[in-house]
Formats: sequence, C-alpha cells, structure tokens
Amino acid sequence: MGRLVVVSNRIPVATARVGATGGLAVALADVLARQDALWIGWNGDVAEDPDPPSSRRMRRTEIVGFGLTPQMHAGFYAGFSNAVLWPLFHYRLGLVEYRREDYAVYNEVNERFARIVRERLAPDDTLWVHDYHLIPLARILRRQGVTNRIGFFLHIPWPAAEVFRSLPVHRDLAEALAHYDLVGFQTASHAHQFADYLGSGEGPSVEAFGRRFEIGGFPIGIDTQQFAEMASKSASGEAGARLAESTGNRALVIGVDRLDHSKGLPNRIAGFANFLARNPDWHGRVQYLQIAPVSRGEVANYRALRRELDGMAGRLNGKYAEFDWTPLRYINRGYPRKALAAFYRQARIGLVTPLRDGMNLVAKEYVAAQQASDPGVLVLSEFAGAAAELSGALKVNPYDADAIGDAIAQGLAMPFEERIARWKADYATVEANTAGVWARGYLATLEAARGLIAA
Ligand code: GDG
Repeated sequence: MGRLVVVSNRIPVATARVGATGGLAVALADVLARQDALWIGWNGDVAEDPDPPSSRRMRRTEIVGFGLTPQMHAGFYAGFSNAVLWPLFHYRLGLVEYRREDYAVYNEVNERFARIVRERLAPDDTLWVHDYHLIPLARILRRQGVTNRIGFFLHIPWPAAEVFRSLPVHRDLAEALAHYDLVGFQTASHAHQFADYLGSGEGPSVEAFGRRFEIGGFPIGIDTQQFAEMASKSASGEAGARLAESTGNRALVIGVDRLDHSKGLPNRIAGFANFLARNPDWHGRVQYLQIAPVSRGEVANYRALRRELDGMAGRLNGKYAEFDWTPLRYINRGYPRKALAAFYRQARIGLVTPLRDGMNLVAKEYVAAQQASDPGVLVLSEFAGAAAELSGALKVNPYDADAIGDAIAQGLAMPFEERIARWKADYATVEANTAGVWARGYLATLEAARGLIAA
C-alpha cells in the first residue's frame, strides 16, 4: 500500500507534549496513526532567503516544511487566498481585493508546492490536498504527468454560482478543480452549489471541462470522546476553577472564535446588547465570555475588524457595567484546549453565530464538552455547515441581532427536559460523526473514485 500524502498550506506545529496541535492535525490523527504518511506545507517562515524544504518525523508521518518569500506571502497568502477567496466564499464581497498579480503569485506558489511534492512522490501514493490555498495543485501535477489518485477537500463553504462568478478568474479555478479525482465539501449543499455552477448534474460523478470526477459532502467532526473526557477532567483544573470562581452564580454565555470576518462577531455583540436591553432582570446575573484570538493580523481589513470590536465591547460595557459586574469579557488571547473544554462545560449558552462557515468545530466542541446531567444550550447560526447536522441547537439568522438576543433569553429560560432532549440529539450526532469517520469516509470514496479523463 502506498503512503498518504497530505498537502496543506501549513504543516502542523510541533509542541513538546502533545506531538501536534492545530485543527487539521487533530482531524487527521486517526488516519495518520494507521499508515505511513508524508505531510507537505509551509512552515510559517517568511524571509528573503526562505527555509528550503526540511523534514522531521511525527510518529509514522514525515513532515516536510519550507518557507516563503515576503513577495510570495503577500500575493499567495495575504492576497489571493485571504483577501479574495476567503471573503468571497464567505459572501463578504465588499472585503474582496482582487489583483491580477496576486493570482499570478498564487499560481507560482502552487508550482513551488507541486515541485516539492513531485520530488518526493512514489507511484502508489495517494494525495490529499486541503483547502482554498491549493486549488491549482492537481492541475499542475497532472500537466507534469502525475497519475496518482488526488483528492481535494475544501474546509470553507462553496458559494452560490452567481457569487462565484463575480471572481474574475472563476472559470480557471473551477477548471483546476476538475483535475482532482474527488472534490469534497463540508456539506451536500456546498457540493450542490458547485454542481450548479458547473451545470453538470447532481453527482457524485460529474463531467466538466472535458474531465470526469466526483464531488460530495463530507462533514468534518472532532474526536468527541477525547474532547468530552478532557472537558470532564479539566473542569476542576486551574483555569476552570478560576473561571467558576470569577463567574460565581451568574449564567455563563461563551463564544470562541478566531477574530475573523466570517464569525459574525459584531453581530453577536449587538445580539448580546439587544438581550441586555430587553431583559433588565438578567442584569448582573449573566456573564458573556468572548474569546477571540487575533488571526491574520497582517491582512489590513482584519485590523479594521479588531478596531470595530474594541469599540463595540467598550461601548457595551460602558453602557451596562456596574461597579461589581462587567457583562462582557472580551479577550484577544488564545487558551489551551484543555482550558477551553472546561470553559465550554461551564457555559449555559454556547454562542456560535458565524455569518457563514464551512462547518464550525466550536459548535461540536461545545456539545461534546457538556455535562450529561445538566447540559447547556447551543445557539447556532443557520449558515454554519454544522447547522445541517445539529438539529437540537437553537438556530438563528446571524444577521438578526434581535433573533440572537431572543435565542439567548430562550436558552437561559429553557426547561430542563427540553435542554436534555436537544443536547442528547446533538451529542449522538457528534459522537457518530467523528473526525476519524470523516477522514476514513473521504479516503474510502477517493479510493473508489475512477477519475477517468472523459474525452
Ligand atoms: C476552518 C473553517 C471548519 C479557537 N480559539 C482557540 C482555539 N480555537 C480552536 C477551536 C476550534 C478551532 O480553533 C476553530 O475551528 P472552526 O471550525 O470553528 O473554524 P476555522 O478556524 O475557521 O476553521 C471551518 C474548519 O476549518 C475545519 O474544517 O469547521 O468552517 O472555517 O477547534 O477550538 N484553540 C485553542 N485556543 C484558542 O484560544 N487551543
């Protein structure tokens, strides 16, 4: 059996104790434990004379990382990936900053990825390419004669056809995707929107640009059991105990998100303000903790978002705080996973209201972390991929601050039996559809995909 070759923008970050952290490393842990693998990606280094590829081992996986020049980083990462594809695919067209030169650099950096992959590829290896940074990779490899099975998984949403068409290079990018054997999305609805753009019929097998390939929805999960155990064990740990002490008898509402435009943070703070305005009886009895570690600080409009949120948080507390109560604790720092798990478990309400999200793992982590005998309530955006699976959550339109305020009030007042019933349904889903199930399901489909060239 050949190796699994994972290609992603970033390679996992090594830490002394846990081996690797980072969403994808956690999601792939199960399949990486079962077979020899190679993982190729950017190591985070940006320099005029960047790091050449170098390799280290993480158990059965060889990890090859390399650096980028400032010019590559600007065009490929900050430019086309995060100032065009990310906002466009999350329906934030006003934030798109398209430049033809950035698309050229995006393709050049993909050529560099392809070179590094090809130098290490064996004939029976299976490639699994991750996310919007690397859409052109298979096309480059195919042009160089690579015939290996190649799969792609998009972690972010695929937009409606009309929205995708607003991208000047939409056709070229879609054509690039046709060079994979399997193009996976988080939900059936994203796959459907891609098929709609292609005009190719529903799938799973589609024909476009003279090629036949497969598409499908593969909802990503978490390691539910492990997360639940971590939440239960760390509940009485130092961070959990400190939070409990400082919260006292107040009902905790929690949000955990990278500081990102897609996460709907301004709308969420407006929703909480709305809840306070309409529910004076809750003043002094509720505590909203919003953890929002800064991300992509190098992209200009992320700095503007940060300023906006600083202002909103300050105004909310200025208006409602008392000498002994701060309604919102807004924090731009990250915490260890263990601490997060303990925090989720204490929260009566998990607030997950992205404007749009591929999946949203925080929603699943919140469900996994709850105490079975006294679970909290998940308030979830109907535009997160997770909404298709988590039928027990209170669904909200994240653009509607009134609805967010209402859902917080409803969640806080929810009768015990209803809380249990909703949580049970969601826990069963999250327990059945783990990260391991996702990865194995995707790879089995890729294995079976024919990937025949149509013409
Ligand atoms: C993309 C897609 C899709 C957050 N703050 C801290 C921290 N986190 C962890 C969370 C969670 C992860 O980061 C965030 O995952 P999400 O799924 O919520 O969102 P994205 O980062 O946007 O991920 C998304 C995902 O890819 C997977 O396919 O679900 O739709 O956008 O695990 O817990 N972790 C720690 N400290 C923090 O302060 N340790």
